[in-house]
Amino acid sequence: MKTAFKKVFFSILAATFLTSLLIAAPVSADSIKLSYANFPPAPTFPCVQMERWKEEVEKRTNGKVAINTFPGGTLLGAKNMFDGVISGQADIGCLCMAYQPGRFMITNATSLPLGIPDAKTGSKVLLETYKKYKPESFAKVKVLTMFTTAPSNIMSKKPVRSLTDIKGMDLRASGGAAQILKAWGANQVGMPMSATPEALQKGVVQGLFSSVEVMKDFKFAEICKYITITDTVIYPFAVVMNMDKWNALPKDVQKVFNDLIEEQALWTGTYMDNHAREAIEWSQKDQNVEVITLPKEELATWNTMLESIVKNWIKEADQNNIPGKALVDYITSMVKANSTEAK
Ligand code: DTR
Repeated sequence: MKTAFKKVFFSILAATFLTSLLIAAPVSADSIKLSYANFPPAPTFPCVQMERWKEEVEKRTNGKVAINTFPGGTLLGAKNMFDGVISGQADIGCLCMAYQPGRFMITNATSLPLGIPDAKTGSKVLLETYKKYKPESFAKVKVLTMFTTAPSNIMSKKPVRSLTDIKGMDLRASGGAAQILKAWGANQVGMPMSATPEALQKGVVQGLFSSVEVMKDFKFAEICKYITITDTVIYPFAVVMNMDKWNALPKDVQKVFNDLIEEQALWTGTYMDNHAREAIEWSQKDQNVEVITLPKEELATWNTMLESIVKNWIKEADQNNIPGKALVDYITSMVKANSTEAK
């Protein structure tokens, strides 16, 4: 009787132990630990995608890899992200390439006004552009994914209904988008997104130009009561890993990371598109924000004012030995192919 009880007891114990191993995929003491740095605060989309990637990696490697995430610039900031990953201050980092226009000229071509309609299309086109042109600027890192924001719109304290309204208005934007605001006559003020809340609070700027999910994630809707829909350009992002750390990973872990490159890009694009829509609804309902749609002819005039930006960029690219025209044509054709596919 005693022996039978013992048998049952130990079988249950063993079964419980094995089940817990299967369910939890626990992070063991000797798991590979990697740090992942991000510049904006935790609720924003670059960090939401970071947490999703971490979860997938830990699940798919059965706890063999543990990712330690650092949102809010606690490990590296917007401007030193790329170099910080190269030098190993963080193993992985998420950067907004548009903040360094000259450094990532090829991938930043996706942020020209070329009609990218949404973040899902943008993310696919960006990743394909990277794969096709293999820019030298990424030679020292392993690219883990790339994605874009949804198209940018104007969020402001005062309504922008015409070119007269925007003339001389201090608006925050960075990277390539700076030229767009200038073309429309605004007074562009450059800074990373992470510095924008303070600038809006202090009245240094009267609004900003970005994808609209920030109305909710940064609570900009409490200050900016107007959104003018222009759906102009996207901002491209990259997630990169220190090359030595990458080379030291076991092959099966490398496969998990590689399998996630495109999946993560599309997941993030889809999340961003849905979240931008939600943020507009929330801003209107909860924050009494007015959404301004420009009349068709007016919007056409605004878009025509941006044509010289692409022309000038092609010239500048050629001077830097980058096939400017071919790159613009490639992106335009990829946008067409992928947005039709999405319909
Ligand atoms: N539009 C770019 C990038 C961007 C959009 N949303 C967020 C949220 C957090 C950080 C960056 C971004 C920009 O204006 O900086």
